[in-house]
Amino acid sequence: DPFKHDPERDENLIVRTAKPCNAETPGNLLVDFLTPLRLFFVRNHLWVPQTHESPQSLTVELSDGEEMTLSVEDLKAKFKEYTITATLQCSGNRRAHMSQGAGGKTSGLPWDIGAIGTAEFSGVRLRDVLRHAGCDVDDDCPSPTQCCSDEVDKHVHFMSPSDTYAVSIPLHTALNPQADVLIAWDMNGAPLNRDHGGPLRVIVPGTTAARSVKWLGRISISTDESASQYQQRDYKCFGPNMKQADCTGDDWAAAQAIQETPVQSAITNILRANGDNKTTVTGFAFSGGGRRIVRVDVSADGGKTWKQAELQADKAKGARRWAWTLWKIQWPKDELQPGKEVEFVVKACDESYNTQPQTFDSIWNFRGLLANAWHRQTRAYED
Ligand code: MTE
Ligand code: MO
Repeated sequence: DPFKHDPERDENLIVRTAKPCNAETPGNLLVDFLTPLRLFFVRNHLWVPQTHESPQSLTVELSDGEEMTLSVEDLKAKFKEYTITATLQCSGNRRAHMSQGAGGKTSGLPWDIGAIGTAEFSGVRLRDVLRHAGCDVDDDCPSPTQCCSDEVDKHVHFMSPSDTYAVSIPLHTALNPQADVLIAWDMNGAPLNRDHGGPLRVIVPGTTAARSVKWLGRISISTDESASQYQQRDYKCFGPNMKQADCTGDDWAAAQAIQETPVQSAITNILRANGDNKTTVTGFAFSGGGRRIVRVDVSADGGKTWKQAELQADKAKGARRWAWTLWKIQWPKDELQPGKEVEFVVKACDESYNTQPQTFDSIWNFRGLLANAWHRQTRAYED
């Protein structure tokens, strides 16, 4: 049993599959700005490598085939350390909700709202490492996408030899100092543990978590995206009419691999203390690409009328907004029908005024990816 060396996990995690371990945080426990490590969701495609099986150094290969190997100590000694606060969300988060929609069942792990978490990650900028390895990075360049000018259309590949997981991101993202792409060794102030990719992991903030490769051993630059199934197949969305069986090789090749993610929000708790005349509703809101959440709207009548939630202050770190925003709203008891089930609904708006679709009908896709329709939670009240 190759899974027998997997780490022990917190009993609160909701296990979707045990081998490999795919486990999410119960939504009602997503209450802290920084998700406690023991509660952080786990998404593994295989078993977790033992310490002696995971790469202890990083090999960087440039377009010309030149290679350089750096130990963790080299990375710590040679480059400036950065800390960012990043929310990681699985592309399949809330898939279970999409499967309940009119489009019908989708394929993949039936996540509720908890395949998401936020942590502080420390490490070095991928940009600095690529420059050290010989990549032409222009510091004076006015636009980050002009850097490494003749290579701007290329892709950076991240590979884990331990579980042969591999994906890529555009090189211009890696080179953009505002994009904060890190090679990280520390999560919430502790060395990255085995489940979350230690000793070294990429963190591509604002981008679907599938690009943040754990047990990182190799980085390379290429004119093409990664040829892996994780780049070419697993994380692509099609129109609601498309069935997996109808997809031709050309359809797959033409579809966009998910990188930056759309705006998302969810209700985590609906609470009323005994004798309290207000109901408190709390949750999270998050958008990809470093876009801030500017507004969270909550409804107690299925979306006919709305109020704005209060956005919680926090100490997020980074060049842009890579972390979720926690929110809270208090609802007067006399505005809720006593003895009735109340359905609360939430939707968020980001700084580009992107918002969430009302239902899953328009965004249904057979893999159940990027499920971000309005989130609904129902609670019954006695009095
Ligand atoms: N990296 C490796 N090497 N192997 C994996 O299975 N899963 C990816 C990504 N990086 C994965 C990986 C996916 S799909 C997600 S959602 C995140 O890791 C999950 O990160 P976490 O387990 O630290 O929460
Ligand atoms: Mo994922």
